[in-house]
Amino acid sequence: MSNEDPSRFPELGYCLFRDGLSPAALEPYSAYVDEALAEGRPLGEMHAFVASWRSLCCHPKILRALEASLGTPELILFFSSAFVKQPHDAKRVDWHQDNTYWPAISGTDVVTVWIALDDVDEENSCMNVVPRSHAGYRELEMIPVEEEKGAMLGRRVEVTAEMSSSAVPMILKTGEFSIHDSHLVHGSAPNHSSRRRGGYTIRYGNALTTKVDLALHKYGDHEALPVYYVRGEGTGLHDGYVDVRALSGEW
Ligand SMILES: O=C(O)CCC(=O)C(=O)O
Repeated sequence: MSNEDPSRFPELGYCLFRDGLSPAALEPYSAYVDEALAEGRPLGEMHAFVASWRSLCCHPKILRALEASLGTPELILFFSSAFVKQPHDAKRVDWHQDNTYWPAISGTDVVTVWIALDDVDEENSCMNVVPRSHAGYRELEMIPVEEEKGAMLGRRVEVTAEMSSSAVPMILKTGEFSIHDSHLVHGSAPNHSSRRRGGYTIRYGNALTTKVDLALHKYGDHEALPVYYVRGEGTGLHDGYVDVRALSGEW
């Protein structure tokens, strides 16, 4: 049974939110993804480069869900990207923790919002999470993934049979979303179905406890990425952050 109660987020490390965006509101984003894929454009950090994606990251339903899960209204946004698998796509995401991929970010109140751009279920390779695997905020050993067709990430963590058998599928309708802790172990299988499977992942942190090394916070090797202050009373608005609190009023 999937957790839909944000008060259990600290214990379980994830939560599903059914009261998401309407499929109609997501349509332009979904079309953007299709166009980018057709033209071979990357699907990373759209929130920093395209105003409409930044607005999406400030949607009040998402920010309220984050506040309910993290227990604070003080929120920053620092990364985003789309994870898309076409029909019959061999791409897979091996078991991993997110935090070990982000040297610029440290803290234990760091999470991902995964918004479904399509209906996602086990047939079209929804994401799976291992509940409670964030407990103790351990950094598990990262094992390089052999170069082979399909791996979307370069490193993985080892998962016991007990962990994988307790994994929960993040089954979502278009516009619904999940939140998972950056230390929670998660991954997804190849898409064997004839349906596209897309999700937009947005990375946020508690502005009061998350540390961002601005010198390391870059797109690729060069371009500095802003840190956006998306919600709060101003307490967590540190020097160098970009205040975009007004964007949630656009919805
Ligand atoms: O979409 C997926 O299957 C994986 C996404 C992911 O690893 C993440 O959101 O951190």
